[in-house]
Amino acid sequence: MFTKILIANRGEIACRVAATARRLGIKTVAVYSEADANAKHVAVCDEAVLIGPAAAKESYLRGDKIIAAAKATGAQAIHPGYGFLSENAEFADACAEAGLVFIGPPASAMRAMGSKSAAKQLMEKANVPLVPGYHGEQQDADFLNGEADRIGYPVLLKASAGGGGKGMRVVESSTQFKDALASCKREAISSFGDDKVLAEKYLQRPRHIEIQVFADTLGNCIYLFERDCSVQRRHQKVLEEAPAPGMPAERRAAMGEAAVAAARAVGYVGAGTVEFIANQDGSFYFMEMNTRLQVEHPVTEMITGTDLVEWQLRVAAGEPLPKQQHQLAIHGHAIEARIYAENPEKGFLPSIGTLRHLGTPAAVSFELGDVRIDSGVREGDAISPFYDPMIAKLIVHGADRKQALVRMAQALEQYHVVGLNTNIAFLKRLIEGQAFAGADLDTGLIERNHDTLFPAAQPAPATALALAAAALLGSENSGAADPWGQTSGWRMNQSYARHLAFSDEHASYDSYVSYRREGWLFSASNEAPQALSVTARDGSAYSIQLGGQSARGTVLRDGDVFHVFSNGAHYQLTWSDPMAHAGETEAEGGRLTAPMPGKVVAVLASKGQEVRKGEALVIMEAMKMEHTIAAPHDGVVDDILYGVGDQVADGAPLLAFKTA
Ligand code: MV4
Repeated sequence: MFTKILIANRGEIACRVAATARRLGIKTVAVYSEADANAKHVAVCDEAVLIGPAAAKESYLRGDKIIAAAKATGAQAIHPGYGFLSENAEFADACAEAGLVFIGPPASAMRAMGSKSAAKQLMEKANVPLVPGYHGEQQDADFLNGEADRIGYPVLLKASAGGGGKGMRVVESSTQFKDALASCKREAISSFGDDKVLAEKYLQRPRHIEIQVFADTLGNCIYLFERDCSVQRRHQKVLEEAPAPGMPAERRAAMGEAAVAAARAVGYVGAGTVEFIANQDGSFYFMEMNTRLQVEHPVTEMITGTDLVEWQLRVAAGEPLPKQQHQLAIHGHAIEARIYAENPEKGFLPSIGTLRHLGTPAAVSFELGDVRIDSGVREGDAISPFYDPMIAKLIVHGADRKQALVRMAQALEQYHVVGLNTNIAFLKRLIEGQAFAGADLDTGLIERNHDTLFPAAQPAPATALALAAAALLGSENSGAADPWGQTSGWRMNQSYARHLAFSDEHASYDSYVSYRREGWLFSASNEAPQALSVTARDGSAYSIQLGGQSARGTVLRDGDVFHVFSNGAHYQLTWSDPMAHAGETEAEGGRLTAPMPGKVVAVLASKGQEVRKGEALVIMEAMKMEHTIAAPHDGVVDDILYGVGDQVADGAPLLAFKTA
């Protein structure tokens, strides 16, 4: 076994590889860019070498600098992680030339799978099922049209050099074929510099099911079952799970054996993933092979009780696979959610910034826990524009899918990020939506459920406002004997009601809290007052009772902004502190306004009447108490705008008043 390895990556996967290396007593060398000098992956490794500026092209993609770093530090092998140089055959060759072990497949296997159409021809020979179609060299339009007619419509045209969904055209009938072909070839030449296309039967609601395979240098090759990664958006995976829901044992074995045949056909060694596209009826077809460890490998680790990075290291060191096929079994169910710094409501635009607060669910890192978090960032770290904005992978395990779903919902609720936008609330809607919860999976799940996944912005519920109010009142009163005895401008004429003005990007919420012997009475934005009590508190975690409703949430205060995390949602309520504007009320030009929503119960002044400062003019009832509106200074009542019994909105002018 190696005694020192270099990890040619960053973020969560570099940390993930380092964790296993440490457990096996292998020293680690990190490489890092100028942007990552203080990154977590540098901190968790034993040594670190600076390889260049922030841009990946000048750092994490510089194979020459990485190999030099490995030589300089005495590392014997390089783990490429995923992305960057992980599927670069030239880099694998360069490692070998430098006397370093590339922890991955042979360069020849990477090359064989790198060309999608050549790979399909190899797979055909190896009896791996392919989508009915034409993958050959002939590109004549009449010939291809004939092939499409033979395949049967709908037909999918794909750029041979493409990938990730680019350069694809669905053709519904023979009459549309030639126009679609011309358009597909135009896109293919401009995107990939190659207008070769292939034609396939178009599957209407496919699932993405992939098989984890592993091979060693002694000729053993096995499969570690499947992952269902159908939930994607624009070809980016969002949720992954293992095993695939509804997979019968015979089909699992057939897919596993097909994947092993695919790996054997290219002389595969190490960890690999064979991707299939599966029809709803269960038929499956080879798509491509990823010649690296994948982002979603933890779900496989959780259901098989393995450490795939350990397997990679052992295989790269020439050891046999730790297990044979018959020693592997599926235990329970695992789901992974990718937590991103992004804005789902704005087209999933990355959200750049600092993780000012990062609260994570109680996770038992790795192996036996029910909740695992793989992350390359810590509180205080920044998500920069240079790299993938993934914050963490959240992986849960349960005895069955239902239990895994519950654990995922709980863990997402406990994942609290302040400082940038995340997809956490979106993920929660996704896993709780009936399509995913009911395992009605296919690659169009997100688009098809757009309306439930992207609901119109909702105002903050009363419980969220009550949680913020509880935290605000609690923090003000800590240490004071009389919770209403001081400071903050709640004085409202003679009443003991206090206006708490909150707002967020959707609405403003004029809330009121009054104190009675029995406890608080709380009115959330013009709603009827309800009894409010804090039933439990643990630091920033509150349990409250509001009327007949109980709610729990974590409230983090950041200046005037109260971040309320409750039920998987994150409310950012800005409090307008009246003390910050003390004295401004007098400058309102003589208008007297309702301090809160309520009812006029008495009008004590008449139009034209001269009054003295402090004289009662109108009495309102709100929050079950009377509030007296008094003259702010000597003057004349110019007009009275409401009568007894009228309902008035918060802030409504009650009478016009002018200085005498
Ligand atoms: C397909 C298909 C339907 N029928 N091929 C998209 C990316 C590329 N790797 C293969 N893709 C597809 N090929 C046939 N014959 C639907 C897709 C597809 C897809 C596949 C896997 C995961 C997500 C997807 C999202 C949209 C379309």
